[in-house]
Parts: sequence; structure tokens; C-alpha cells
Amino acid sequence: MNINRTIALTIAGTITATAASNTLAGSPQFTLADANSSAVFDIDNGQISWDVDGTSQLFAQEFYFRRASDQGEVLLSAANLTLDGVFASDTNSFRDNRNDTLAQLFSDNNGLQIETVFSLRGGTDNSGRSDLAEQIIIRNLSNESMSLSFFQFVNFDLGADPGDDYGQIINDNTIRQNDDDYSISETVVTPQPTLFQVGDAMDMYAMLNDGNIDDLDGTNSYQGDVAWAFQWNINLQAGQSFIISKDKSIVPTPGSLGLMGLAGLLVASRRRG
Ligand SMILES: [Ca+2]
Ligand SMILES: [Ca+2]
Ligand SMILES: [Ca+2]
Ligand SMILES: [Ca+2]
Repeated sequence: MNINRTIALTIAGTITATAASNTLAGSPQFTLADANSSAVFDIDNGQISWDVDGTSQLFAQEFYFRRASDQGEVLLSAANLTLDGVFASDTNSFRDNRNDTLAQLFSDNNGLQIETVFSLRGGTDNSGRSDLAEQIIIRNLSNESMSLSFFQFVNFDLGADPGDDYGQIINDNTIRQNDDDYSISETVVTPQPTLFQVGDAMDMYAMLNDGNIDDLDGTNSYQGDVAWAFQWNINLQAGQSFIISKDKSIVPTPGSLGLMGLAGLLVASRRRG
């Protein structure tokens, strides 16, 4: 049975991981797996991998926040906030009894609480398909109103090669990044971000880590080592919460090599001239 796969938690910031598969060298990491997919999350560095049929697709996904008192964006991590708990669980035991869902709870000393939940659903073997559903709950547990900017930064390197990717905003709540083999789209189910930006991964990472206040600039497409970010500007009354719900879906690009046999090869060679 699956009981000892469930990873247990933290008491007063002390992490006790009971699953043998966890890597405890360096900062604790948690692995989710389902069907053809796996993803690794690091409590200090966010999501650090998403593999589909053994092919790496993601370089990093990180969340940042900026409170009224902060002079720049702050990485959501156990290093910058108190990690109140981490819980990995299996939600589809009949189909695949590995852990597929990860919940993490962070807080500061002034009533800000941020909970993240990731749920991985892989596709059938060699389908090139995978889905990651994400929910972020931001709570104001203080007695005063709170203003906050919350950022999601995502750096996919589709097919493990960053240089041939193209990213664009499709509409106010959907972005797509693709290369010749894969396409990732992310839909923000609710609520629509205040601001967005698509751009060079290193430049955007630097912007979020330079210790200065930055807002996303609205650039809506980029070719190369693509990354993208969303920004939500939030005002929370005492006791209020804000829930961000979104979904990332990876599919093979139509006509991609290695996924469609001879018909795919012919289409691909025609496309490439
Ligand atoms: Ca499972
Ligand atoms: Ca690529
Ligand atoms: Ca900055
Ligand atoms: Ca990239």
C-alpha cells in the first residue's frame, strides 16, 4: 500500500521527510510523479524540473512577492519566510500510486500566509503530454489591510534546448511557448493578472533578483531563451484571502519529430523546407 509514500511534515520549521526518495542533501526536495511525467520542487528554490517521457521541459518556476515594506521582489522560499508545512500526497492511487500533489504553507511574522498546491497529471507513455494544475492562496491573517504584489516567473526550456523557443501572450489570461517539438500553454483560470511580461530568461530573472522594485512591462512575445511572468497587485482587508488558480499543459507540437513516425517526419521536413 501507499501509506509510507506520504511525506510528513514540519513542526515549527523542522522538516521530517519520511520518504526515502527525498533528497536531503542541500535544501529538501519533493518529487511528484504521474504516468509519463515527474516534477521536482525545492523548498528554497521553487520548482526545479518537469520531465515528460524522460525529456526535461522546465528550467525553473519561482514565485516572488513584494509587500509594502519591501524594497524589491522577494523569492517565495523557506529561506525568506517561515515554512509552516509541506505535504506530498497521492490523489489517484488506483491509476498511479506515486505522490502527485504537493502543498506548501509559508508565513511571515506580520500575518501574511501563502499556500501553494501543485497537482501533476501525466499523459500516456510517449504521448508528450502532461498537465500541472496550481493553486496559490494568499491570506491576510493580520488585523489591518495589506497590499502586496505577487509574481510568477516561469522559465521553460522546451525539449531541453532553450534557444529555439518562442513565447507569446495569447490573450489576457493565456500564454503559449513552443518550439519544433513541444508546446506549453498556461491559462490563468482566475483571476486575471494585473501585468505580464515575456522576455529573455536571464534578464527577467535579474529583474526579480536585483533588490529594486520592478513591475512587469507588458512585452507580449519573445524568441530565444524565453521566460514569462505574471504579476498580481493585491489589496487584502483584514482576514481576507486571494486565490490564484491556473493550469499548465504540455502537448507535442503538431508534426514534431519522434512522436508521429513517418507521417510526422514528412510533415516536419516540408515545414523546414
Ligand atoms: Ca498518484
Ligand atoms: Ca526548445
Ligand atoms: Ca527587482
Ligand atoms: Ca527558457
